[in-house]
Amino acid sequence: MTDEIIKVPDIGSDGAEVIEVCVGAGDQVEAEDSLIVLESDKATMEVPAPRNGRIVEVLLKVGDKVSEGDDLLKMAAEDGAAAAPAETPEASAPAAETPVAAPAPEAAPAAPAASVIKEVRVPDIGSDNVPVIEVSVKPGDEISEEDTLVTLESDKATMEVPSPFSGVVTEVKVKEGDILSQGDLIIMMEVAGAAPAPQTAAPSQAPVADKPVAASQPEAPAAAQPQKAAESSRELEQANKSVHAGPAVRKIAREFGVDLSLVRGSGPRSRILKEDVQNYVKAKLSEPKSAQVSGGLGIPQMPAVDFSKWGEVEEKELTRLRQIAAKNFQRSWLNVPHVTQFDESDITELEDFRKSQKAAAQARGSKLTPLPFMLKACAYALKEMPQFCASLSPEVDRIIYKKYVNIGVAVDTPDGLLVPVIKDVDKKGLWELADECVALAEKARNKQLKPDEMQGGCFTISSLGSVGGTAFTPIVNAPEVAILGISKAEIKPKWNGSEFSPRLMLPLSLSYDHRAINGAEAARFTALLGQLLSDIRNILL
Ligand code: CAO
Repeated sequence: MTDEIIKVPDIGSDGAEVIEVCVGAGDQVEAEDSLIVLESDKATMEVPAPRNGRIVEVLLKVGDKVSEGDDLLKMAAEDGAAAAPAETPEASAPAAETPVAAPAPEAAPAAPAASVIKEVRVPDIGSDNVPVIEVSVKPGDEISEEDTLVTLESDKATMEVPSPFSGVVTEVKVKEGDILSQGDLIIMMEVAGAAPAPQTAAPSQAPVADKPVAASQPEAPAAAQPQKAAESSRELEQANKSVHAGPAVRKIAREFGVDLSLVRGSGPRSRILKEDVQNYVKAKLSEPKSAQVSGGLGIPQMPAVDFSKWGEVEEKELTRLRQIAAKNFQRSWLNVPHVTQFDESDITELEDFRKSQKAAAQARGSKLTPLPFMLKACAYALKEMPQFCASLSPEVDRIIYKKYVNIGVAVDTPDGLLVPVIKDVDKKGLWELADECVALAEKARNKQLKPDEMQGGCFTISSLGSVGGTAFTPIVNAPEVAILGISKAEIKPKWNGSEFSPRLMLPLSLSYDHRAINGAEAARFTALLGQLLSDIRNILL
């Protein structure tokens, strides 16, 4: 019976790299079990076994570039008995082919014996002179078979070298930064009840490995079935492909359904370690239910693009503030159905009054911009229309009306946007609000805001009036339900019934959460603001 050569199927792209070999010579696989994982610039694909059978020889290794039709592996016929192991190179001279790294073959069961000291050496890792980037064990550690001993990183792949035995580490022969090649000694370990073995086995004499390790190591123990190429795991693998993590970590991530791109790596060069995945899962499990209600939309990640292909680039880390703001914006944008109502308000008289008070403001050491007037008008409107001074419950089955009127003001700072909150705006006079605006904006720009000065908001004003623009669509500062954007006031010709007259018009852009507020309410809100601002005496009513 001749062995069948399994070839790389149509992978939908010109070429792909082998990033994982899930099987080794001697493995028994079932149809659809993953054989290898390929990664092209567009996708990560698992190549499933076409049928049940025994792997005779793997013809590819991690890092190989493949295309459709390339030889992948040799598979014995399904009735397997015909393809005698002795016919395969592995079976005939396994010790010479594959050093340490896996338990002694079960075909040669050893008589129970007292514990023995065994060497573990670097297996065939597909390349020589590979640096150690992490040593995961120390003398005295009790480890299990398949536990990671060291992690090696070549220019092609990150590889974890697992322990071929369970036992106690007696000596560690390598350290971070060492350069290793096949056959180099990694650790000595005491293995209980193992068959006596040479104490210093060279690679070729080392205990037989039935499969290569490193990045190509199947992540499940030999006894376990190779993992099924389920659709969801494929999607997850795709999301996980660009992260810096070894196979064992990827395995855990797959088992727990963790998208590794969301996990912060604490290892060297931000590599994701097992503990990082464990901590991520712990953190997710301890998240309050409400925080989970709005997540999990399955939104695809943005692809990583190498912009340097088209010209010079410079990469800079975003400030912490910008990172936090980015998350908040995205969370709000994804959870809140936004609508923006545009309007404009005639502030001609208001501006005359404001200008008449400028000197008085200066004398007070303050500054009277249109903002305090906006705050006052908004506070009035929020009391008139309490649905704008409210929040929805995370389950979106209740609305919580706030009986206080705290308004946030977006402040542009060199590090990013901050939103200090002015408390009880409805109870404060214009001068008090003007002073507070100046003080809070100053504190924001000097990074002196205290957490409680940025909390408790009911509504937000984002004023770009001093910068320019005719309108914009601000993002609701969820869980608030509305935000007022203000653009630059401009003199426009307005028809007064008999003629055009020049009026100073202030553009208003009210974005709102359409789950809490309907369009007519939003139009009434901006109309009310317009009315209040066109004659500020209305605020006194
Ligand atoms: N139309 C015309 N002129 C305006 C105006 C408007 N809507 N709003 C302010 N101005 C004028 C002010 O009157 C002032 O001129 P004078 O000194 O002649 O009176 C000048 O613009 C500068 O105002 P300011 O910026 O110092 O003060 P402010 O009260 O208008 O704004 C603050 C304060 C903190 C809101 C503002 O500095 C700021 O940071 N804005 C950016 C907010 C932002 O980035 N929002 C976008 C967030 S993304 O949704």
